[in-house]
Amino acid sequence: MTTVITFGTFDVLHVGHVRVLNRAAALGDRLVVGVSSDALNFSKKGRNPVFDQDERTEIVSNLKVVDAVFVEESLEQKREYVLEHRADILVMGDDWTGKFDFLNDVCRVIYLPRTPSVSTTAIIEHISGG
Ligand code: C2G
Repeated sequence: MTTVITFGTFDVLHVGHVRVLNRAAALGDRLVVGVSSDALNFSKKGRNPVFDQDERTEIVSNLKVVDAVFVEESLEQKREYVLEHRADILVMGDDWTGKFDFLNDVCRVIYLPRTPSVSTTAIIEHISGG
């Protein structure tokens, strides 16, 4: 049984999110997703998410490729999360390339290409008429 773990905010879920989750799931037998807490999101992006952490967790946990979801409270706890969920592979989009290589001693770290031209920020700007 190969367990894959990935992390993200997954706010205003879009095709870029779905594709990275599908490709992560295809690398193993079980996909576990850490969904950023509202506080972590605020610290990274300086704004509140459109959907709060309970809503984002509910949405992600209902995707058919996702087996388990938990709330990611801090970027610094990656090692604990990998060990706690017995992950064999950590997958992130390539906007994070190199950032999690220090976990190579406890799991394989794989960066997948991001889907171009789609982002939560662009969707928010589009809806707000920007
Ligand atoms: N993603 C993608 N293509 C896009 C947009 C996002 O492949 N066009 C991927 C990201 O690379 C990431 C995942 O979708 O792997 C989730 O993206 P975000 O919700 O933007 O996550 P982020 O805020 O980068 O949080 O601990 C790490 C963080 O929690 C990651």
